[in-house]
Amino acid sequence: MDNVNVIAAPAVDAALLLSGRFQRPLSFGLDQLSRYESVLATPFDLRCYTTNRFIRSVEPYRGVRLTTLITEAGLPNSVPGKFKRTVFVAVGHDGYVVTFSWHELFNTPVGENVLVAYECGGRALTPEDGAPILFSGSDILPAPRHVKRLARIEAHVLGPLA
Ligand SMILES: Nc1nc2c(c(=O)[nH]1)N[C@H]1C(S)=C(S)[C@@H](COP(=O)(O)O)O[C@H]1N2
Ligand SMILES: [Mo]
Repeated sequence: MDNVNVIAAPAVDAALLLSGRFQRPLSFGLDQLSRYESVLATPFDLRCYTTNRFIRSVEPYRGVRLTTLITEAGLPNSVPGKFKRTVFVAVGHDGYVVTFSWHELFNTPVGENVLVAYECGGRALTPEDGAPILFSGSDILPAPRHVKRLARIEAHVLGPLA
């Protein structure tokens, strides 16, 4: 039991893991994220889905598209067409979970605005600010898929229930 605190501490500060059914599981630090092609988001109002509560206005985020990171890690390819059954589960350091489907990210305009952000209003975001922040800029109510302290993207390949 002596190790409990050590195990519970964040493993590497602000490191993002891509794990599960990727061809190459990868890990990215904040500095590594900024080496990819970046996208500047449109400012938006953060509003909760459950309560419709206005949280705050958000200045333009800069980040890398989630599809760019997923492509880097490689979609599952063991069976032809299998990648289209992939669901991506994004997990925050606190265990908060949201989902994205392959179709949504790669085959609808929604995916173009799903970013892993490391800058806001021209200023670098620190882990204390919540970096890296995953958000889906096309969502009607953006707060639920605005994940602070993103820790992991898991790839799951779904099939029909047996
Ligand atoms: N990591 C993490 N991100 C999260 C959540 C959470 O519980 N954990 N809750 C989401 C929801 S439902 C809301 S309404 C907003 C709340 O934002 P706030 O904590 O800045 O008020 O964060 C979103 N992002
Ligand atoms: Mo919420």
